[in-house]
Amino acid sequence: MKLLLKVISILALTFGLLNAEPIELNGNKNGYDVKLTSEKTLVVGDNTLFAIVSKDGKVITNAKVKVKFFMPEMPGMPYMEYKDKAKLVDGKYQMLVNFAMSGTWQFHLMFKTADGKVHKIRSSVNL
Ligand SMILES: [Cu+2]
Repeated sequence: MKLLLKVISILALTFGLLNAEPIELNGNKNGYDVKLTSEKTLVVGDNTLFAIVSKDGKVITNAKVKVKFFMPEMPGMPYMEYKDKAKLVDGKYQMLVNFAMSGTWQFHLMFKTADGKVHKIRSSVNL
């Protein structure tokens, strides 16, 4: 039991440290590389996020990018979600995301490329 508590507190500490930095998540879908970053540490409230889409090392700036963050229904809490369409700013797709509460938020990042295809990356963030 003592050991379990110790492990839990170490994990909590590790997450705490990880959370104290802007995020940087890398994904790959259908030959496209996607990097999702945040301007600052994620907080409850408004956050500015950036997505960079590239293929074969070349940044793609003519895609349409949108994002949906969501948290499944939990005891005493309804399903929550937040969506935004990105706008291109200096070669990065910029998004504003409002998190209603802390915890784990899953997200789908969708990007439509010039060939009309829609690609979806799924992951999650903690705050
Ligand atoms: Cu919740």
